[in-house]
Amino acid sequence: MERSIQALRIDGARLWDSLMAMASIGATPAGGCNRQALTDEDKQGRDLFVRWCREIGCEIRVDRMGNIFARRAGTEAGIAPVITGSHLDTQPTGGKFDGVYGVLAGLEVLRTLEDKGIKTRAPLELVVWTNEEGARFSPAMIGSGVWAGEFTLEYAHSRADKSGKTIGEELARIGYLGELAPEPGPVTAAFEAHIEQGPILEKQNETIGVVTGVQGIRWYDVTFRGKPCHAGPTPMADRRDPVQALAILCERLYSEVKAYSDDARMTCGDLRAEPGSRNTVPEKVVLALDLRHPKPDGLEHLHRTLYRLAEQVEEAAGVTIDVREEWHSPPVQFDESCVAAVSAAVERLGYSHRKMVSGAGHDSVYVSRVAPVSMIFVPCAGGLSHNEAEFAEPAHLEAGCNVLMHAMLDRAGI
Ligand code: HGY
Ligand code: MN
Ligand code: MN
Ligand code: MN
Repeated sequence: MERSIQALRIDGARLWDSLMAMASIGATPAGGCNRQALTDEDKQGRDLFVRWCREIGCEIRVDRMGNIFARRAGTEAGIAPVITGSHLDTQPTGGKFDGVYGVLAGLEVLRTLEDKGIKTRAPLELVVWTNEEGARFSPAMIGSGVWAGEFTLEYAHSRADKSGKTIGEELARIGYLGELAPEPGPVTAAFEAHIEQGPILEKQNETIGVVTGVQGIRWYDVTFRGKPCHAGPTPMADRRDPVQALAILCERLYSEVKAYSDDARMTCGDLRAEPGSRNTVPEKVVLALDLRHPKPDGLEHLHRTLYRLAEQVEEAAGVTIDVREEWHSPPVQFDESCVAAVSAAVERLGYSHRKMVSGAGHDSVYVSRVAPVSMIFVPCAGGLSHNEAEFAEPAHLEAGCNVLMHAMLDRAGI
């Protein structure tokens, strides 16, 4: 790569300003963001993104999953695009950087190339994937999942939130039910920049994570059914209390997960009791459970442990326990040539770095099904994410964006 290109750097201040402008949409009083998938706030964020992309001459296309593709033409016809992107939707108490950084770092790369009048041989395509978080609609990463062929469009459009509104209805309501069939064309290479959302880079005082893969994820709805009765007169010994069964199962599962491996993860992120009255022992309790492990056999072990313990507790507590698997995203390895492109860019730019596996799921998991992909991590304060206090240093965000730009140029050609 010739010297003038090697010296190319993005505009870190402009990247920061774009992040703060996007963060003002769905801003929460505690300093985070609540811009859940397909809400009015998500629409506002999408509209702002589209406006920014049009300002630099990108062609905009939207598919039937609401995935947005902003394309910057290349100089040579017939070469498949180099793509980058992430998501704009957030957790209910999310931060300013999860997903958004990957979208706006990609935009900053296009803006920099535009400023410098640099044209790449391959087209560049910047993507906003729908509903990566899986907070409002389950499962997560469903926009990239349909595009990569993991889910059918019908299944995805039918997924409803807690109020019963479906993805299909909400896409139409916010005006992002596009014409384009959500299916992949050829892709030369794909890259996603993201905050690490964990403590490793900050603890090791490293600037860049060269991401080699993503750990496996399995989601379950665990339903405990007991006998509703009065909170007062009913003696404790006469009860079949689903909350007590849930407490026993969780206690046993937490201790087995911790004993099994430091890499194992268990999260009980959502709980629902019905009928949900303080002075009635519930009839039903539903637990939304998330299990993770970087290795297929490790994830399988956690899966089997859950079912074994559910059976044990069911007998002991006289409560029925149904475990239903909601989503399974096996561990993925990223493409070696893309990992090498990120490593080469980091070396050239001289940033401290390490190779690592992602603890969080990302759209790149499904992109990796149909294209060579790697990811670029930057540290976040205290490793905190899915939290309104999420923060990343401007210098780190700038460094990650420079790596993204040079990795993309390496694969797109000048
Ligand atoms: O769940 C995840 O890891 C991602 O935030 N969707
Ligand atoms: Mn994310
Ligand atoms: Mn997230
Ligand atoms: Mn992601």
